Amino acid sequence: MRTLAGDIQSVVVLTGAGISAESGVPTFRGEDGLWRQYRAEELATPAAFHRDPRLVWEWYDWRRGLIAECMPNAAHHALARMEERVPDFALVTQNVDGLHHLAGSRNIIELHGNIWRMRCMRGCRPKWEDRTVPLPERPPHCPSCGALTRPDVVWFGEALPTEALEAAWRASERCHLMLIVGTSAAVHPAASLPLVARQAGATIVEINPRPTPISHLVDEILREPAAVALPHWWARVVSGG
Ligand code: BV8
Ligand code: ZN
Repeated sequence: MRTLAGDIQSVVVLTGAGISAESGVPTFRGEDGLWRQYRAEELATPAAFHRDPRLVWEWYDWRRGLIAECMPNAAHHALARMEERVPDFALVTQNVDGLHHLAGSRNIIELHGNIWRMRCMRGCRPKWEDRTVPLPERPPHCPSCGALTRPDVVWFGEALPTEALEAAWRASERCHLMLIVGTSAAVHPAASLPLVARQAGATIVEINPRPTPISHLVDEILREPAAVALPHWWARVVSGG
């Protein structure tokens, strides 16, 4: 595989819940990911929120409480170091946990929003950050107008933020290398980005202990946990290995 020497100036890293697994954040579709008897696809939807905002907020409040105790792991930190060495680096994440930001990554494209950001259902004010755990009331209400507040995340059936998706698409079209770390590649349109990179001739590396529907597309597979594989892979590349 080509190294990050001169010929690889542009890198995209696509991350999913698996990169945060070793930080203690449950994944969505693994055995540890289920919350009570619900699946993410049943709760992370506008219909579920309309039907029972309290239940959906119970889920988010529980996740926020969990994530608040979690720290970035060696994989998050390896990506922050990589960004300093690569001239054109984009970190495209499906995660909403904010751990990449905590690890010091800067050019982060959040495809599915952020669990620490809130927005008023009436849109009466700009989105705001709220790290209160646990929430004083569920569901929370807008401090300005009293309307229901929702987490600023993308639910199933909702369009991804246009700017974020376009930036991720453009970065995937121009990259020489794409790392896919800890995603089941089950959710679209995020799962289409590796195809875009491959069609543009990029080298694709998958870091995931388990096979995924895009494993057959990649040039190199590291079947290990991200916190082990990523720092080792990056050290090998930096040493010219
Ligand atoms: C849209 C935010 C259109 C909220 C999330 C049929 C075919 C194709 C698409 C569809 C379809 N039917 C419906 C759709 C569309 C749908 C979709 O893709 N559904 C899937 C389930 C089939 N997509 C949408 O609805 C999207 N919107 O299409 O809109 C549109 C256009 C215009 C106008 C209106 C509408 C919106 C999708 C976003 C949904 N929001 N989350 C929240 O978090 O609460 S999705 C959720 O899944 C998370 O964001 C998560 O990031 C994402 C993907 O999951 P993963 O991150 O991959 O996590 P998962 O648990 O699945 O896998 C973990 C992986 O890690 C595993 O592979 C495991 O092996 C690995 N792992 C475990 N431990 C480790 C590890 N790896 C490394 N190291 C370890 N230690
Ligand atoms: Zn409001």
